[in-house]
Amino acid sequence: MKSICVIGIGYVGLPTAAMFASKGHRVVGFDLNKKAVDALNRGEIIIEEPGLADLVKEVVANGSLTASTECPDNCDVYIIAVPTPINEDKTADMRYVESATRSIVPHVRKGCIVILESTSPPRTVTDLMLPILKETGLEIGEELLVAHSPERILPGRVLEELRTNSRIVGGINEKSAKAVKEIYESIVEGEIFITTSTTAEMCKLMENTFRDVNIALANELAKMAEELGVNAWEVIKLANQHPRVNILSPGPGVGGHCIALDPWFLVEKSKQAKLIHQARLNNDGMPEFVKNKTDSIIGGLNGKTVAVYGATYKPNIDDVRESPIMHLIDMLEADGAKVRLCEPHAADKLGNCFDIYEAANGADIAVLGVNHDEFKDVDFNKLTDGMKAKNILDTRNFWDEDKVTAAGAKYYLLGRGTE
Ligand code: SAJ
Repeated sequence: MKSICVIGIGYVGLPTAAMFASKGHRVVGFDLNKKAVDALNRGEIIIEEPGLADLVKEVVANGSLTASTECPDNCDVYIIAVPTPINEDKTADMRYVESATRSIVPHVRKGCIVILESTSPPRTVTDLMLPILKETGLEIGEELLVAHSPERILPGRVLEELRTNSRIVGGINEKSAKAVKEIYESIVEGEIFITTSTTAEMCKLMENTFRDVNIALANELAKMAEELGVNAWEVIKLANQHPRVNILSPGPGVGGHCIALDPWFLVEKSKQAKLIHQARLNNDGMPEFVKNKTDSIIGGLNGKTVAVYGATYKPNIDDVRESPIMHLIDMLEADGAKVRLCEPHAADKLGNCFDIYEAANGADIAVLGVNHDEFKDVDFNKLTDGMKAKNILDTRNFWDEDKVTAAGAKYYLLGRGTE
C-alpha cells in the first residue's frame, strides 16, 4: 500500500486517483479548483464518464480517496495529471506542469517518486521538470525517482481502458522506470513497457498524431469526393476491403483536448513536422467546410435558422473542449444565422438547448454534428414537421437516408458529391 498524491483531478487525474484508491492505496487528489475538491470530498463528480460516479462514491465513502486544495506532505508518489493546453500561437502552455512540479518540491523526501502523466512536448521531463526537482536537494534518479507515463485512455471508456490498455513508462533512468512500473502494476492488467522519458513523450504524441493525420486523409477524401462527384463513404467501405488499408471516417473536424492539440507539440519542436502540420490545418478547416456546405444548401445563412444536433467533440460524452461543432456554431452565427442547438449531454453546461423535436422548429436546415445514441432513432416525421424547409445535413453518415426522404425531407451527406 502506498500513499499517492494525484495533482489535477480532471478527466485523467480523477479516474486514475479513484482506480489507485480502489486497489487499496491511500490517495489524495490535489487541485486548486475548490469546486472540484469540495465535490470530490462529498463523493460526487463534476464530469460525465461511465462507471466513474459509482467508483468515486465508493472510494470516498471508505476513506481511501480524499481531496485537498493544498499539496499533501509525506506521500510516496506524486502523479502530475494537469492540463497542457495550447497557446494562441499553437505552442504548448506548460504553466500547469511547471507549477505542479514546483508545488511538490517542498513536500518530497528521499525515496519519493514523481510521475508526469500529462501529455507534453518532447523533453519536458528533462528540460522543464528536472531543473525544478533538483531544488529539492535530493539526488535525482537515486533519491528522487522520476518518469513520464502518458495517459492513453479514451474518454467514454476511461475506467476500462485504464485497466486493460498497455502502458508506457519512460524513466529518467532504469531505477525510476522499474519503480514506476511497479506502481502501475496495481491498476493495469495490460503489459507495461519500459523506456526513456523522452521516448515515452514522443510515443504518446505520435499515437495521437497518427490518428490526426489519418482523419485528415479521410477529410481530404470527403472534400475531393464532393468535387469529383463520388460518395466518400462508399470509397472508404470498398477501399477498406483491402487487407492493408484502413481509411478512417470524415467528419466536421477533430475535437477534444488530445488529438486536436498534441500534433502541435511536435510542430513546435521540430521543423520536420510538415505533414503533421498540414494535417492539423486540414482538420481545423472542416467546420468552415461544413458551414459553407450548409450555406450553399439553403442559399445563404443571413436570417436563416439552423438546427444543430450535438456539440460535444464526439458521441456520448459531455466534453465540448476544442469541439469542431462549437466552431461551426460560431461561424454560422457570424454569418447571420440563428442556431437552435440540441445537446443532451452538455445542456447544463451550454444553456439554451432544445429537445430533439423542438430544436428543428422553424429551421431551414437540421445539421447532425455528433452521432449521439439519443439521435439514432429519431422520428423524422416529427422532427421535420415544424421545419421551415425540410433539409437534413448529416456530417457523420449516421442517419438513414430512406427514413429522412420518407418524411418528405431532403438528405445531404458530408463527403457525397453528385455525379
Ligand atoms: N474522429 C473523426 N474520424 C474518425 C475518428 C475520430 O473525425 O474516424 C474525430 C472525433 O469525432 C473526435 C476526434 O476525432 O472529434 C478525436 O476522437 P477520438 O475518439 O479519436 O480520440 P480522443 O481524442 O477521444 O482520444 C484520443 C485517443 N487516442 C488514440 O486513439 C490514438 C486516446 O487513446 C488518448 O488517450 C486520448 O486521445 C488522449 O488523452 O490523448
